[in-house]
Amino acid sequence: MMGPGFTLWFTGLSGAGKSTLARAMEDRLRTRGCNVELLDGDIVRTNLSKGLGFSREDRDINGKRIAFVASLLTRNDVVCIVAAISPYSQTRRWARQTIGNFVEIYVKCPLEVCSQRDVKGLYRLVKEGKKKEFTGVDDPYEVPVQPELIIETDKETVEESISRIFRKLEELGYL
Ligand code: GGZ
Repeated sequence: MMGPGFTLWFTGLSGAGKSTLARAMEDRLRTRGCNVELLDGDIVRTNLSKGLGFSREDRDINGKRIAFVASLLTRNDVVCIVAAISPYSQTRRWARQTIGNFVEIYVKCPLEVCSQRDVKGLYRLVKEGKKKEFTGVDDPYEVPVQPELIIETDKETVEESISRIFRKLEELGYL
C-alpha cells in the first residue's frame, strides 16, 4: 500500500515503553503493506548522532536530526516511526512544523514504574550517583500539552495501546 506518509513520534521517559510500541507498530504497519522506517533514539545515537551527550543543546540537535530525516522519509510516503525521549516541547514543536504530517504520542508512565522496570539498568546507575542529567530524575521532561494521543503503559496492555493508535490514525485519515 502506498499512501500519504506521516511520522508517528513517540515521546516519553526512558523505560516508558516507546521502543516496544514503536516496534509493534512497525510490524503491524508492514503487515498492512506500508513502507515503514523506524528511528529509535538509542540507535540514532550510535550513528547519526554519535558523540552527542544529554545537555539541552545536544538533545535539541539530536531531535532536529531525527526530525530532518523523518521529514525526508515522510514526504516520500514512508511511514516514519520515531522513538526518542525528546524532552523539550520546543524541539517537538520544531519537528511538528518541519514534518507536517505529524502524530505525537505521549508514552506516559510514572517515573517510579520506569525506575522499577529498569530495563537497561540505567536508573540503578542514576541512584548510585554514577549517571547524571537523567531525564525525569535530574533533567527535565516537558509533558506534551496537546499530543494526538496519550498511552499509559502502566495501565494498558501493548495490544490495547496498538488498537488505540490504529483507531487514532484512522480517525486522522492516515490509514
Ligand atoms: C536520558 C539516557 C541518558 C540520560 C543514556 N537521559 O531508555 P534508553 O536509554 O534505551 O533510551 C535512552 C536514550 C536516550 O536517547 P534519546 O535520543 O531518546 O534522548 S533525547 O531524545 O533526549 O535526545 C536511555 C539512554 O539513551 N540514556 N543517558 N542522561 N536517557
